[in-house]
Amino acid sequence: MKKVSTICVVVVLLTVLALPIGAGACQIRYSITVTANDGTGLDATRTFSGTGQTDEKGYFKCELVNSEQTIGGAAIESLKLRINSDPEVDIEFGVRANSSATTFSILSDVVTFPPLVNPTASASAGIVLTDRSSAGATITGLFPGGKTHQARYNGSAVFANLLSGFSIPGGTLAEEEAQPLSGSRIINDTLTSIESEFYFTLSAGDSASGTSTFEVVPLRPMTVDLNHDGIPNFQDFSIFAAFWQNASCSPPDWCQGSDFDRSGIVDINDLQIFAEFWLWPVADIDMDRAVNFTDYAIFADNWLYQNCAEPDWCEGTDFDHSGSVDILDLARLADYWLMQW
Ligand SMILES: [Ca+2]
Ligand SMILES: [Ca+2]
Ligand SMILES: [Ca+2]
Ligand SMILES: [Ca+2]
Repeated sequence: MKKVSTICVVVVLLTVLALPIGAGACQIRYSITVTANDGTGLDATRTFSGTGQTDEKGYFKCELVNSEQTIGGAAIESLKLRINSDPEVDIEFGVRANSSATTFSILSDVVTFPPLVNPTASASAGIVLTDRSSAGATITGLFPGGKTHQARYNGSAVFANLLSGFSIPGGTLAEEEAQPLSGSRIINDTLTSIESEFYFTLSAGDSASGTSTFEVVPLRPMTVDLNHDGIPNFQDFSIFAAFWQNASCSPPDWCQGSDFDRSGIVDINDLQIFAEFWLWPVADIDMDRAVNFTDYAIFADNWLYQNCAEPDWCEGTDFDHSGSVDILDLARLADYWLMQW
């Protein structure tokens, strides 16, 4: 009986999937503020803004500088911003110092979103340093620990200081750093905004380009549905229990997923996460304790997407972690369709 009703719901939902879904795109405006100070009083701050549409995955991408601009005697060669309200903020820049060492701040807009409780996050930054003065080149990080990049949330809370400054005798060198090294880690806080910034001093006449990514992903019931059958229950708990106190969890397996907070050990923190999502259907994508059309709208946006991966799994719609959003995921949505708890 259950089987028949599930098949009916799948057929109905599939029919709706064939209909055009509202694009959801809207006109938005984001900016990056650049400050350059070459120590001679030529201190300048300029905000580069771009207006555009979000793409079908909710990304706003904008090239804010595509031909060289001069501020404070220094050059901004390129500047790009990529933002997703899900949320994520990425910066890409290219700068050249004035004829004396120049301090740069490259600060993203603040990305705000509805409160996320204890979400997971990951951040990375990379810099390519090029000697153009023939006297070697140095980039000096001005964040704590001599780091060049900072990923922040809620205005001033630091998620990560990344990438130490470095020197080269000549030529070009690229360095990068990610936190955590792989996967993501939990922030034990309620987040409502993120932002990121590069802040460094660049030696006279030399160039630096860089990229950064800061992504926050909420923990979801699917995190603890270890056997991917759509519901976290005793079957998942037996898998979890088998790894209890295991301290050698590592990527990409993470003790068959039981190390929910990717801390390397299955402990009381993971148990708390398990308890939070106990019997919570994975199909409740927006986590409002009901499986209905708001979840379906998110699902439809991701329908037939491929390359879904940790930690986002295509906005939480690749329920079985197969890498694609397909009929098997739809079946899990249908299993719990219109359920509330
Ligand atoms: Ca399960
Ligand atoms: Ca853990
Ligand atoms: Ca829901
Ligand atoms: Ca799937």
